[in-house]
Amino acid sequence: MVTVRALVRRPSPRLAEGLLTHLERVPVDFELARRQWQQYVDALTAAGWSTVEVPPADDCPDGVFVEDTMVVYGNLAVIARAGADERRPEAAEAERAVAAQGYEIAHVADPGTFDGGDILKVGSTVYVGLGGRTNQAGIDQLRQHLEPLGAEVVAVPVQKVLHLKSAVTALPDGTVIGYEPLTDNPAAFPEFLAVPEEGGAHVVLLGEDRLLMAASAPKTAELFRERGYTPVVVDISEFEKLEGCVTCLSVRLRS
Ligand code: CIR
Repeated sequence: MVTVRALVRRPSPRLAEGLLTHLERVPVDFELARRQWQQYVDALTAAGWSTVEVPPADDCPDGVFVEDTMVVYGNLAVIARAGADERRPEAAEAERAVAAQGYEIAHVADPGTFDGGDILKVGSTVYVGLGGRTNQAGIDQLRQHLEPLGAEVVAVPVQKVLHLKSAVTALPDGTVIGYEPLTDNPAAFPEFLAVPEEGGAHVVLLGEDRLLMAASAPKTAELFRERGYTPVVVDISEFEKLEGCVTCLSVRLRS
């Protein structure tokens, strides 16, 4: 069995000030968010993963969404230059943490930007959302870093949601799943399965056909059960209020 390590970062006390693009601001219960974050971490460890905490970034409201700070491919971590200026200070400690796990480091530099949430890996295909947070220069630089490692980088326009992975993620067999009203171009993916809820579009593959997913998508959980998967459900309501989902709360280090 491959031991997966996951980088996580506990929520900042300023979480409620996190950026919003497509949602209206509603009150965030910080104590509940802290409990939900711990339950998320517990779900990863229950799957046999080890978690590595990136030092807290209390001045960064969105720091908990640690996935956005990088993309890892093979033994390389490409550190993001965040699409939102406010989020750039999150990267330095995340870089130190992933380097300490033995990863080689590369950077996307000015004028390039990307957020890790815009990157969906399916086998050796790396889909990159081109939208509000990730620009063409960022994609060009990612291509330079990742294609020598055997990846094929495919740009996918994203307009309806914050990040590509707000719209789509993938099942273990490579089928891309998405909530169709929020998926800009389902035809961009060779295999696409529409799910009945927005929160159902996001899964973290825990191994052995277990899928970590949000409690906000019970019908989708049922659909996955019928297809032979075992949903592992966590309530992340406080992070969903800030346009977060199960993928953005960790960086999976699978090699
Ligand atoms: C932001 O707007 O950057 C945060 N409020 C949400 C980031 C969510 N990250 C992700 O989906 N990968």
